[in-house]
Amino acid sequence: MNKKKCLGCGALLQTSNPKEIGYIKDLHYDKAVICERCFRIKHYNEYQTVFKDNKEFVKMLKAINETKDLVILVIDVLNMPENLDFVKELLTNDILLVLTKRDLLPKSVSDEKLLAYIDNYHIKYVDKVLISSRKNYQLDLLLNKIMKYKHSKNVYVVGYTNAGKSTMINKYIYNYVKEIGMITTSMIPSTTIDNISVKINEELTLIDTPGILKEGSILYYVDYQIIKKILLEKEIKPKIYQIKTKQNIHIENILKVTCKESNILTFYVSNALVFYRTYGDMEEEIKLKRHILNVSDNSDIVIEDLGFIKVKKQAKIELYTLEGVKIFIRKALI
Ligand SMILES: Nc1nc2c(ncn2[C@@H]2O[C@H](COP(=O)(O)OP(=O)(O)OP(=O)(O)O)[C@@H](O)[C@H]2O)c(=O)[nH]1
Ligand SMILES: [Mg+2]
Repeated sequence: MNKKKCLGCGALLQTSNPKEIGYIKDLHYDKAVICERCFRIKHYNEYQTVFKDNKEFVKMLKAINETKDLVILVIDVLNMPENLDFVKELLTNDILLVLTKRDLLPKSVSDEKLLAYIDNYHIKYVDKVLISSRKNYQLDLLLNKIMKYKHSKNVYVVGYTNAGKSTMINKYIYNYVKEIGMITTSMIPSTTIDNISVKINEELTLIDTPGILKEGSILYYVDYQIIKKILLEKEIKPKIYQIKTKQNIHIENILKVTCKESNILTFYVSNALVFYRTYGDMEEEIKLKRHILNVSDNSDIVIEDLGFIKVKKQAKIELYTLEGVKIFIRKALI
């Protein structure tokens, strides 16, 4: 059988194992351009999470490093990772930093502030751009920079899973190739399975890559109904809570924050999530894991892939969330 790749996720199409990536029924193989999993994501919004081994990413990044081509590093502005160690350790390519999903944060926050913030990663880059693929914001500017900094026709698009890499490339296909982008995108992590080359013009081919796994992502620990709420793709309306003593703020049944002293907490999470307050000591939540956090003035508590909570005053905060979900503290983004 000749080898053909799924145009949606990049996996090699195969007809032997329905449980493996790239599966397509024998009778559809000749005509098929996408695998069954991509078909289901595209047409029925169904999802099937595929976990790749981190060793495969290391291999992939080493191969990109060999090429010396320009790398576009895509970062989701709402879900900035704690660090970019994988880049520091494995990539020596020139890096063009792209902060995306700008549309999710309030317009009142300045672009300059958001762009300045990524210098906290202490990563060497040739340039940086803030974009929104959803709103077609600054994509022309980014393209100009890509053309300016690229070393060859090939430019790799790299980043954590769900950052918005494939959506950005589809937008370039739509804007410049005048076709509907075929790359499968979804709110579920690990949508892209293997590299996908997309020719934008004679001088430029963008290469989409599978996202690096974020092990502590909340998306791995909640059901699809909650995932849909977490990833509601509208501008976030921050929820500000003036906390008095012994109050608890809850988000659905996935998070609880307790503050023993008065404070101001601002939640930057999807508007679709349901909040409620309770008062006083609560009986121990068995399902949720407790984190005791010593937070300084103007810091964010980041809950991986859920969003973040800005804390105004230095405090000791108790936060409960699902076991396995990563929590970290950083200097306030906004
Ligand atoms: N609001 C908003 N959502 C976006 C934007 N770009 C991507 N998304 C959404 O983010 C989610 C992930 O997008 P993908 O393009 O599949 O992300 P990816 O980086 O290719 O993910 P993997 O293939 O898993 O590595 C999807 O639900 C997209 O609709 C954007 O500019 N704004
Ligand atoms: Mg993708």
